[in-house]
Amino acid sequence: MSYSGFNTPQKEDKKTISSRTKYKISIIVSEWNNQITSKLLKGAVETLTDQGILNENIFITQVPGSFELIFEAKKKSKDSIYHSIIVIGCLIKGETKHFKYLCKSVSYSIAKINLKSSIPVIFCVLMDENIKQSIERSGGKIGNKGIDAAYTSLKMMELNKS
Ligand code: DLZ
Repeated sequence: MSYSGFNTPQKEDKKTISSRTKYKISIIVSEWNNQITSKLLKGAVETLTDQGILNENIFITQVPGSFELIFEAKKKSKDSIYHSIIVIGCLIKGETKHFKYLCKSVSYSIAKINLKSSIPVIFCVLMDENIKQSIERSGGKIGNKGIDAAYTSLKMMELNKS
């Protein structure tokens, strides 16, 4: 799977990879637009395990929609066992006004949790005009934002320990 982020990660040495076996990561994933969020989740999990995170140290929680990511991220950020949290969701514009309010409240609230939390909360919530854009960002021609989120999580955990 391709990485679409700002900075192509370097090939890590064995020592760096094995130093990551201690990290525990919570991934919270929304069931709304599951055909997209499941691909983001797959990209994130595969990247984390490729990069040295143990399968048993990845804790996945499903929530109904992106709005519920807020509550669960707040809870998990107070739980001292995790070193980072990744929230995964997909908001698609559609016909309702919900989109605008959901986008604002989810991004604002996750940012607010980051201000208080001692561990990083990584934002992997697509906010798209239509399903075509979401497909492109979840394993299509724009890459897979779940992969980007996994690399961001690794980087932030490593920054946080120093
Ligand atoms: C209600 C709603 C709508 C219209 N659209 C989406 C969406 O595109 N993506 C998503 O993750 N969730 C959506 N939801 C559900 C809300 O996130 C939430 O689950 C409900 O408002 C219940 O709190």
